[in-house]
Amino acid sequence: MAHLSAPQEKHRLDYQPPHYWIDSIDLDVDLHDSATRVVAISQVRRNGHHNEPLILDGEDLLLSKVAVNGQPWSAYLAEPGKLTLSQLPSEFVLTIETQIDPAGNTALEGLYQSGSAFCTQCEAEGFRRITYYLDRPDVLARFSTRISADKARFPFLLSNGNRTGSGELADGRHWVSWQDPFPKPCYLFALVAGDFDLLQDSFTTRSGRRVALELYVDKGNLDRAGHAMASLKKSMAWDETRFGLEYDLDIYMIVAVDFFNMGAMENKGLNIFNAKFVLANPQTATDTDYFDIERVIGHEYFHNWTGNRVTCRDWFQLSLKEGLTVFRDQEFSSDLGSRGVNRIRNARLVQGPQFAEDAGPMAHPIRPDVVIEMNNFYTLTVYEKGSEVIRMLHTLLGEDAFQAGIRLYLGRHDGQAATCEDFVCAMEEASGRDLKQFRRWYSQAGTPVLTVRDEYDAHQQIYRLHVSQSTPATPRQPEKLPLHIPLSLALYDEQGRVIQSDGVAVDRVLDVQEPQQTFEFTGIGEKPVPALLQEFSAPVKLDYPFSEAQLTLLLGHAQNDYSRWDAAQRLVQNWIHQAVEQLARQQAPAVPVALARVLQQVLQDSRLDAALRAEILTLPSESSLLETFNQVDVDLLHKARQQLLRSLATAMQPALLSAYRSCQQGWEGLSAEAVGQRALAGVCLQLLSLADPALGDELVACQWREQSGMTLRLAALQAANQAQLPCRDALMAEFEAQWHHDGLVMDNWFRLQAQTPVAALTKVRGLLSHPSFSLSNPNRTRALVGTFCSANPVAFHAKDGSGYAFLAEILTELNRTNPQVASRLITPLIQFQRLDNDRQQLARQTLQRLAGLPDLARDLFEKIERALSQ
Ligand code: B3K
Ligand code: ZN
Repeated sequence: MAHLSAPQEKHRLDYQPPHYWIDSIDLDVDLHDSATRVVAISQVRRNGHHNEPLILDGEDLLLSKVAVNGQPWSAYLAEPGKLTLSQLPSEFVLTIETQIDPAGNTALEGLYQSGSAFCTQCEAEGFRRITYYLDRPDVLARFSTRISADKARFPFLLSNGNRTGSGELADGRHWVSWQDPFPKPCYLFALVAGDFDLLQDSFTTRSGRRVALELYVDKGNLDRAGHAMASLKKSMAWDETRFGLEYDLDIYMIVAVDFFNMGAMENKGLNIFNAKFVLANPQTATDTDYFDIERVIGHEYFHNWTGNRVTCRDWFQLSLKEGLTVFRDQEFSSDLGSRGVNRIRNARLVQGPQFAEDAGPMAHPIRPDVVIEMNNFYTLTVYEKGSEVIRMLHTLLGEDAFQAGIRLYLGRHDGQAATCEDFVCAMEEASGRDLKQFRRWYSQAGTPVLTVRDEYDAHQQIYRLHVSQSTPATPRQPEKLPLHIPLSLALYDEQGRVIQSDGVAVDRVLDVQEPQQTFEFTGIGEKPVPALLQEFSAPVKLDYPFSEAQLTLLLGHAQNDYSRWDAAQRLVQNWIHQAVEQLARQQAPAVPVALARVLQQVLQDSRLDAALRAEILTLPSESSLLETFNQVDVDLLHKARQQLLRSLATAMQPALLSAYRSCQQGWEGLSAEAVGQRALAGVCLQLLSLADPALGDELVACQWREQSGMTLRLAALQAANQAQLPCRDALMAEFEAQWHHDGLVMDNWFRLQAQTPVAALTKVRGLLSHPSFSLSNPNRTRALVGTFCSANPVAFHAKDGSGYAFLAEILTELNRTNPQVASRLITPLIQFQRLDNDRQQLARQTLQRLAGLPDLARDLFEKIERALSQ
């Protein structure tokens, strides 16, 4: 892909400190829909002795004035992307006046309009769309902001820090000023103007400071704000008890907006949220929505220390704040809810989509080395694998040493922009552990494979594990070095008890560090069944030739919830792999008798809580199964999985029905138990509908009629949709009639349509012109188009290329209007490594066509180029 104006790569190792510092900036933002005036007055200081010019970043700005120390300055050059100022004194006040067009900003980066409100998104490099600035995270300045706007349309004018003044202006306008006492990089700047309903509350920190909590939502949505507020208070309390960290300002504001590219943003004192992660009541939100709101509110709050007080030196260090903050939000969810279920859900995310990313053209280390468009690196690798790396540190060090490391890190770097290396050094010093080899997790891309073989010497009572590790080559990283991998294991006897050696249970974490290593266990009285990689102790693929009997034993008896779930997943995977082979040879797959028996035991095991049973009984999705093959025909994979679902459902039908009935006893309310009962009931209903559509139709219609909560109603609809029950169309129509005015709720409906097993593409195409749909809203686009491409593999990867052609049409449009959203949607098209050759060819041809688009944005350019050069 030779491009005349190919975008520039940036390399981690090229980092240089800035030539100038900016110590403070006073922003004056005069809001008008299409012509907002921004005056930025900065205190600038030369960094060291040199004659370099000051080069400020800026995109899509209309420059109207430059002054130095109050005098008009002519020694400047404005070029695309930058403003170069020369002949500057060593310290000066820089005044820059620009004009921007928020109403025309469809990319939702910088200052833009969401519905009738103004809001901002500056991370990673959006501030340069507001004014010319040193838009890099290692330049920390004190911000003050004065906002003026029409008072009737925008009664609330918000920015970071504390409110310092307000007043009336001519023509019905007013102003409010804000000051943030904490120096910060510009990516944490935020501004909001609008008319909202406001939920107010307060939190008293453990040192007795009262913090005002303000939650701003669209008018009429106050009845959906309570859960987010409760989640915020829980987050604040949890960070005090578990990490000893207190909030540092007198006010914490959250604003929910409808148009947002990501989940939420941790701007200092003024979080801006995708409304999806704020609004909930039982009629509109599912249990999953409730859970996600608590998690994301927590995540953004936890950033106040891990992200804001200590930020990143450069964007290559992104995982420093994101991996650590995801780890913190996962711990928050686990401390407040079920640790086992949380661990399983996190493992699903890593083993499915993250492993796929690691195996695809965008594979990168959690600390990337080369980037074209930074927004492309807010990835599962940086976030989720990044969190797994922190979790491994936690496993190796233990809670106390880990917390000591966190204290050292935060104490040492408070108010600074730090690196991943700074973090590891603090962990190393606080714990006294040598983390030299462990550091490779930061620099090496790809998913390591841990191959384990074992032997038992009955005579000597010795059990040996031979462990070898290897990491497949990834783009630009052909050679891989051995990693330090914590391998948690327990040994079980035939009765499912943990084996004792010298009176001590064999349940420990091994340090795997060599390419090949043997571990010996003495005093082992019988041939053990090993539970390997308990708790998913490292983000690796485990290769061990488990027999069906071993997996069955672990599924029934392992003490670790993750291990039980993992055993079930492996049983399912084994069956699917066999079935795909059989189908390829035109043979009928064997009936999964044994699998149905063990899964039925799980279903009926009342010692396990319902949420865990639901997780174990949820088969891996087609896309995560795809990742377990080298290459496979997605049609056969789909067939195999469907066949398994139907056979299991038929074999377990009476047990499913009675489990479904007994879930109904306890499924009312918001308690964890009720949530678990609803989850298990949902799994049962899906399977029952597949086994016996007439019965399913009756149960679904009844659940739909009698329940008003979104979780149960949606579960009914999901079952109807997946099994194509007779009632499906009528219920979908009812849902639409009830909720067409509410985009967030309708997203559920769009997702179902996109996953419809029959004629999905025709449906999806038709829905592009549905009155509730809009390609300019990222939530709608992800719900309809994103779900179709990522969760309906048979339709998306259709052999006639129709799915790819559809995505290409959408991307052509979004490339112009919202490149970030386009770039996220393209993922299933570039990850073609597991598909058969014909489909790989089709995908490449589609990518080649896209590569020829005029004005291809950097976002898509980077991904397409990487995919095509594979
Ligand atoms: N830090 C933001 C993500 C910003 C994304 C920029 N493309 C949300 C978060 O991780 O908390
Ligand atoms: Zn984050």
